[in-house]
Amino acid sequence: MTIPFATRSLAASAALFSAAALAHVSLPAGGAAAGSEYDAAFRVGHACTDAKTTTGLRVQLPEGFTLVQAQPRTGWTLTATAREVAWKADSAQTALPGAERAEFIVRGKLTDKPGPLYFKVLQSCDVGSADWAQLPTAGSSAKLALPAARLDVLPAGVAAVDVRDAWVRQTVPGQSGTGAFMKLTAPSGARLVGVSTPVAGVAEVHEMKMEGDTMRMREVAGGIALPARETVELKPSGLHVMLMDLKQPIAKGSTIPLTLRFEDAKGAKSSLKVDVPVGAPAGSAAASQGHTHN
Ligand SMILES: [Cu+2]
Repeated sequence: MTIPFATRSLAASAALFSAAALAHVSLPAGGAAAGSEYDAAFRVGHACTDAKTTTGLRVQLPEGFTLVQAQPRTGWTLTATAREVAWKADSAQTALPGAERAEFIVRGKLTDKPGPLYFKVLQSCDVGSADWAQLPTAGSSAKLALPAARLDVLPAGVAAVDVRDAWVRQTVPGQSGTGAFMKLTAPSGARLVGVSTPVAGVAEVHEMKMEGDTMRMREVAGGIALPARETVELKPSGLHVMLMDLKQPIAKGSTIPLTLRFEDAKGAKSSLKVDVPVGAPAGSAAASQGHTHN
């Protein structure tokens, strides 16, 4: 039995891998709502050390994650018990090449109790294996060589959305509006429906659109869709958060508190507070771009 997961291009999937996550078998950042049904998508981005292909993946399901269904993989044999799901390549031809990335997906019902869940994952390869099973020890922030995949189960009202590379454009004297930009990833999907900040009288979610030969911006009706596990980038000349009726200059070096409001497919509301630095990140296209937002 297959689950109707949306298919996405390899390019889109590849964009989800951050440099840090690339080294590990991991779950997407951003967490999931307590009590929700959640697609745990384990990302395999490379084979084991000195190996050419991944030939198997065995996931231990922690207490707090009740198996609903595991997604089969063409050319792989899937076995599942209440506490363990495993995929095994049927032949060398269907094994996952080291240079390719894939998601192995298990749907489960999450505990009502917020907190981290750890999934131990054994990755088997044509040569050797990697046991992603290390748990963090209390009081130590040391980087683990083979960390178990972590899922943050979030209390009601906290948005299961990962916010990265956020920044607000600084203003020049007399400027009454500016933009905020970021990369948003919702592991279970969501909509960004609103924004607020104490520094602006009005904060809206905007899009840029060509009208004739003029680029104009306007509020996005209904907010911005964040499809599950796809990164949506808010950027100058694209979707952005617009801060208007500014109550103070937006100075480089300061941070601006933003509250992002989201809704899930069932209409459940949640929010996320982020402190956003002012100024385009060094090296970004926007840093060298003359575009102002007024
Ligand atoms: Cu705008």
